[in-house]
Amino acid sequence: MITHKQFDNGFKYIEIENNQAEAKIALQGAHLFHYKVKDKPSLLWLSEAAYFEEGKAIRGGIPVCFPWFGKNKDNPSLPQHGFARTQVWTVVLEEETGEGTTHIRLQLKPNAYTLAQWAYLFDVTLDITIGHKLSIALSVTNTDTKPFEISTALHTYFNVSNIDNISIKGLDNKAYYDALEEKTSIQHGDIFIQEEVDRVYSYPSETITLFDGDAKVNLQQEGSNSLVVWNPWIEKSKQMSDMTEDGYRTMVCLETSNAREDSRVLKPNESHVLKAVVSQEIDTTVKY
Ligand code: TA6
Repeated sequence: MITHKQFDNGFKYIEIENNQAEAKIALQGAHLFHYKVKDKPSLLWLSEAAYFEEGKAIRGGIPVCFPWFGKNKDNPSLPQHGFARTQVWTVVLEEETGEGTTHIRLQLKPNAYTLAQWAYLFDVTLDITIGHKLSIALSVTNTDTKPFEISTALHTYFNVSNIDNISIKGLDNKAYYDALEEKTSIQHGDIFIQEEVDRVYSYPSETITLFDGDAKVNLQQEGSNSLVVWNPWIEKSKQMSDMTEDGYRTMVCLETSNAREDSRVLKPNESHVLKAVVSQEIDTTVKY
């Protein structure tokens, strides 16, 4: 079932429920902010202090970073992570598929606001498929007459029982840019989060696995040779008005991206798809 709803302040979202899972997608940012497979814990973390207000990115779920990831290289005063996550997208397709899943396609086209920040013509769609697995794909097409460069991310916030319990596998021996140290290092072994972490890993393994006690979350990426790992930890959490002080303890971001050296140049009429597929293996005896 697909229902169009809105909060009291008029903030619009789509509610999805099928036999496999449930989800909520805000029209602003095409922002998936809730996804839960039946009989499993919610996969996506959502801040208790998240804004659901026009022009403010939702803290949690899967923000879409486009047409740049991080700060804009040419004009750092522009909004971090680009304009896609604060623009209202249009629903162009809603379907209950034959496999019992629900597929929604949303589209963003240029407007005066986007052209003022980034003077290119583009067609961007986000395809979200809700079922036992979550599939999310960002498709960018250059509809201009000149090439453009994009850096993007599906900035996924994963729910964890406790940050002390988790480990991340699939990045061993991978090089990463440490945004805090502003230098490149090599990952040795699994990742454990015991401080602020803000890293862009290059050429991650095809499957990244998040272990949380007896729970496992598998992240598979297509169209991406970079993965961002982020946790704000204590001090950064205090600096964010849409993050509770202990919010960092129950989240970690694993972001399928085309970030830094993995940015992409699209010629006119060229397209690129950035895709993430997430599945959960849960031992149902684990209590959340
Ligand atoms: O993906 C990591 C990161 O770039 C961090 O540096 C931090 O800024 C995070 O994104 C959240 O960014 P936001 O603009 O959503 O507060």
